[in-house]
Amino acid sequence: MNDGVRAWVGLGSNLEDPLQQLARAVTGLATLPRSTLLDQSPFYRSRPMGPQDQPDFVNGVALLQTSLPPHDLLDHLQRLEQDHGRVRLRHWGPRTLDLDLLLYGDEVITTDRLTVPHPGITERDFVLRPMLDIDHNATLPDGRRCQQLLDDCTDNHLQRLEPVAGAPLASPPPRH
Ligand code: A4P
Ligand code: MG
Repeated sequence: MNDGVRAWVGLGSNLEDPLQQLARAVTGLATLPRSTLLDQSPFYRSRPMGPQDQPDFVNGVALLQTSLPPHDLLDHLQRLEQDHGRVRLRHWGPRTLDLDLLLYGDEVITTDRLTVPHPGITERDFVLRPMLDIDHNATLPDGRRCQQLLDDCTDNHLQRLEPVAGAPLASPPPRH
């Protein structure tokens, strides 16, 4: 699929086998309509930002090419969250799956339901690091470079995790 925009999705979980939650979520993203999963980052263990009395998170990002309008994409992300049995207990509290629309092309969107770029990007190493793993030139619509933002942001003690066995790859492995 050549039309559409590049959309970045942040994934986070800190309940009920977070690594598997993220692996399953990537599988879900790969099946979204009018969309192609271009790439997925490694996953990282990170200390919780916000309330500390909760388990460590596992975080990663996925890159889609999509012709879904942004609010339709958000609908799909929220449906995937529900499929993972997400219950909102408290703001910034523990969750089985959190999917954030980080960037939608170069668009700046401010509606009741959607703020893009996601306001947390600039201060979250657990978002910036995996974005840079996929694209070391990643930039925000205002031209700020993710590498510079990462250098400047708080250290959440990221620990890169080994891939989950059987987890989907964005592209099929080369044939020999
Ligand atoms: N919404 C607006 N813009 C967006 C967007 N760009 N992407 C609205 C997704 N949703 C967006 O979201 C609440 C509402 O935000 C949605 O209904 C949607 O219309 P939510 O995910 O239900 O609420 P939340 O997660 O409790 O709040 P928030 O502000 O989204 O929290 P964050 O930013 O997701 O952060 N520490 C570590 N180490 N790793 C983490 O992943 N995550 C959080 C939650 C806190 N600490 C963390 C992590
Ligand atoms: Mg969220």
